[in-house]
Amino acid sequence: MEWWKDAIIYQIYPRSFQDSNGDGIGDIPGIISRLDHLQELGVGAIWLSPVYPSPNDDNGYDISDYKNINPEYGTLEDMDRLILEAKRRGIRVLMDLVINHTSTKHEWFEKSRRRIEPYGDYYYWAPAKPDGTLPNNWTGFFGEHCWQWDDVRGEYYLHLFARTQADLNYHCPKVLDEVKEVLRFWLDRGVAGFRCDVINLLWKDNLSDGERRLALTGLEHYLSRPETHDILRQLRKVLDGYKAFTVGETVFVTPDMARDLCAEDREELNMVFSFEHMECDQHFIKWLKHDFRPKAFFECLIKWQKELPWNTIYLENHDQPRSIPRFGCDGYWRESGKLLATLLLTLRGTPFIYQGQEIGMVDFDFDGIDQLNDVESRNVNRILSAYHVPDGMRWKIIARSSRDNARTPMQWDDGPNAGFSTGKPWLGVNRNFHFINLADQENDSDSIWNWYKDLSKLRREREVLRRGDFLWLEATHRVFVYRRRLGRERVTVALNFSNRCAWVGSQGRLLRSNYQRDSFNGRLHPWEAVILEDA
Ligand code: TEU
Ligand code: CA
Repeated sequence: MEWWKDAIIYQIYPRSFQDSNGDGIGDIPGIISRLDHLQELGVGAIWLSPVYPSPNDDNGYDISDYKNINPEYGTLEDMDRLILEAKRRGIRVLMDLVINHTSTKHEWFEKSRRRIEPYGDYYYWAPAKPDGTLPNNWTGFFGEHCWQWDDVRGEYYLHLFARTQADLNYHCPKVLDEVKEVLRFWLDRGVAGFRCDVINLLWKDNLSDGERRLALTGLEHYLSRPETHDILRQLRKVLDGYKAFTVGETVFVTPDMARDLCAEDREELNMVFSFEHMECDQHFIKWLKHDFRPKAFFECLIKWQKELPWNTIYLENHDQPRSIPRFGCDGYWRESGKLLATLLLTLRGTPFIYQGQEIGMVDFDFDGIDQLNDVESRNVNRILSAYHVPDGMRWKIIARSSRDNARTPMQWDDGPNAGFSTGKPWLGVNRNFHFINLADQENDSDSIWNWYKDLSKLRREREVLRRGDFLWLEATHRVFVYRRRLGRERVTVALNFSNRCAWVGSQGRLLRSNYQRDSFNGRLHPWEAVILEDA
């Protein structure tokens, strides 16, 4: 029953996790070879970013066949073996369901552009406006406008993301039938559920012009429309037959929207990823970052803890820079890494650990745009160049926000390529792997890795940390103190997000601290995290 409320979920970015055959690309046999690592961490499920055939313009989020495995990653048999081997270790497998768009290399698109039935209206096709301009004024997530001309069809198609990611048209009922088939295909193979990519954008009301905005003009035509909720309820019927789990990636959701997507009685999703806490360090769009302000971050977390009965808890994923340089402090790498782990594993909700987070991996150390792969970063670079933004500033903006920050290969040991591959990795390994790698941290009882393991165990042992309610006690410009409560059990967590000592009002029996100490008198060291129990 509701295993996902007790589990920790671990996100794998397959391309960068573990290569098994020396081609420099992570793969499914590689994942299988590392399942023991995940079992040790105590994870209940893994979510794989897309492993389907794909031209990889957006690393698998541009799918060209929903019912197969990308040969770079292995075969369907490898996937079956992964599901089986994971199950033997008590780990469920979740797949990424990317159904807002397909690759333009997908057979459906190839047929749609040739008007072959029934595929003709699987996508949003539109002619130019009478004055010869684009069908509408919408702008997309990767910084461009959203329309691409297709010579074969003689019309434009809509793409909210990259040009090679054409949006599926759910006004055409056959599209939903196809998606249901896809769900059944993987559920029959033993997959436990799905992370649903940009799932709150599926339905586009109509293609009329949007209100002009700094970014994402047109958003009001497709953000969380009622028809999207209908679609989710239909998919849920298929999922329920398998007792499958879903977490929606839902951009720009408010707590109200989130409740409508995952309230139990609405039978849509089980939970959603909200983004607000990840936007606390930006002005309007992710490319305009300001300094991290802990107070706004705490207040945002408190708001979501209060507003939703159940949240996803995450600080990293494959689209975000790493959390230590962002919310913590490089100078207190170990302490702040453990503090962030404490936050992640003691809030109320399902924690998601992103690969490498458990050893405190940090942002890339690349020198220039040529070393990047991210389609979003490359688009932004093009756009900023067109506006004559000088090289240095352009690189600064991109380096701070690039999704490749989180996509460098996993640092397993201090051997060649950090143990990720015997060949040349598809994306550069961070040179800091000599200092930040799993093998070293396994031998160091004081490491970030051992802290994750320990807290994961504590969370399994103490129901109050999983199911207890949440009450905030202090949220200042640097200190966050909250309590979890279940029956008569009370656990208090106090976190110091600063380089200076801080006093907090809470006391109790010390369960854990990321410093060496036997008791706690209310004074926190820099970046100290303590967990207290009512004496
Ligand atoms: O991300 C959706 C999304 O909105 C993100 O693009 C986010 O706003 C952006 O990455 C911030 O830089 C999902 C996937 O997680 C992402 O990897 C895909 O590129 C995208 O959908 C398209 O499928
Ligand atoms: Ca490989």
